[in-house]
Amino acid sequence: MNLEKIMHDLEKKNPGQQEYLQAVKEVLETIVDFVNENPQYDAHKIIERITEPDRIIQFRVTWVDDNGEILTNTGYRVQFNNAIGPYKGGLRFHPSVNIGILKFLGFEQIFKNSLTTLAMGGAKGGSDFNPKGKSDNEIMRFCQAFMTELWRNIGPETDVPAGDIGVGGREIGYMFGYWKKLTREHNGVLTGKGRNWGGSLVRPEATGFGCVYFANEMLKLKGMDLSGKTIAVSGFGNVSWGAITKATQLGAKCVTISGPDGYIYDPAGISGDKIEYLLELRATNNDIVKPYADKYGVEFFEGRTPWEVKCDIALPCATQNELNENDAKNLLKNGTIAVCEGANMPCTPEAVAIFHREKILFGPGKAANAGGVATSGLEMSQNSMKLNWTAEEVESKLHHIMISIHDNCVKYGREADGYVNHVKGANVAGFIKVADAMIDQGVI
Ligand code: NDP
Ligand code: 2IT
Repeated sequence: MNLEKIMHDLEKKNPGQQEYLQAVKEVLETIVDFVNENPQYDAHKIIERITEPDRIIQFRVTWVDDNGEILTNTGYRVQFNNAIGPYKGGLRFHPSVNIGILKFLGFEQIFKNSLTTLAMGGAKGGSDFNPKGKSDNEIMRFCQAFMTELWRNIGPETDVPAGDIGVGGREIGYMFGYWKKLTREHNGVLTGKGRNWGGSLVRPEATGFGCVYFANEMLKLKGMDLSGKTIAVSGFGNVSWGAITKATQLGAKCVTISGPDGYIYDPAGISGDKIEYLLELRATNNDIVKPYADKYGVEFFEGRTPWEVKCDIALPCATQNELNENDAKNLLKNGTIAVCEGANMPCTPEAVAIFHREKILFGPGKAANAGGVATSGLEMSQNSMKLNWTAEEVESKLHHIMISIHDNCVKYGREADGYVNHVKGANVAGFIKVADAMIDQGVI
């Protein structure tokens, strides 16, 4: 495999898709040795095939706001790879959504889903729709307009979307309702459903819980655990909420959350009622964290990110490329021992290089945040069986999956000096299963 030539060709073919090229480069750089030691992958042109989505569906979404104005957005679904199972991955509603971002997320999802041990291919979709400030009725009309086009391309055995930034339980409800109206079917076409109509217990918490379980496994490599640790968390959405909940249960203290407006620093720790308040804050649709500072009398740092506070562990849980080289240096200066990605690709390549150079623990998103999609997989299983597992059963399966993902990272990521490069481990382990399935299934 000629890494330089492949990247050069991809750059030419996908101009301006920085996030996609960044995600591919990271994977290829870490699997190149493995691929070169196993010539069957080159012989079957797996790299050329796995970096090209199976198909991309793009469509117009036209809807009417509360003032009667007609608005148009773009909707997408990137069906990247279904070698090991039906396409699976979230939907993102955010003004920054474009094809490059969805291709990066869909590509990551292939490897992440492979790591979960479940049968799920990789996909991602969404729209440049901005939910901020929209009324409940506007959100509903948008979701219905979005599903009017998407429904033809998805199905419980074909492609199973779920939530991501800007898409939570409410949006899944509106989309599921419209799917049901159009198809007259009630099934597992979406995950993250309400618990009374096919949803799995623990799915809302799963991404954050899984990330914290993964961080704990990483710490065990150094003979430590989470109890008594101080944690800086970014974002204040679904993933941050789940991570803060589980970290607090395990005896750690989370001292920050952040939004696009800045971050709050709560030295006493975000626990008890304060965690539930995060849900309230999110439900206002205003996307600001400052009200937390006003309510609990703590400091708000406008326009800044949490990576300047002293913490043992950093959990970036907001969005891609939110933690850069300077932030990485700051964390190290402040004695941080582990960084574990709740979001997808929140650390820039320069930041990751610093973590690896300094040999601190670093958990990449495709491994560390795989608990969300893994629990989506468990929701699909329950839907297929027409049975519901208890919260304890689901959480125990989630916990075992996270341990198994971590074990795989160690198996393929341990370096000569004993340091575990979780990025390499996750990429190689995720790749093998998909690449071997592609070979088995012939040239398609
Ligand atoms: P939410 O929409 O619930 O929350 C995302 C939060 O991050 C929003 O508050 C958003 O605000 C904020 N945010 C965005 N950009 C920034 C920024 N630059 N600085 C600070 N905050 C910012 O999304 P989720 O919690 O679901 O998703 C968060 C991350 O986790 C994403 O990377 C997602 O892909 C990933 N993820 C989610 C999973 C899930 O199951 N939900 C599973 C695995 C990964 P704003 O909208 O104003 O930008
Ligand atoms: O990035 C992700 O893994 C998600 N947004 C969850 C996807 C899913 O299908 O549950």
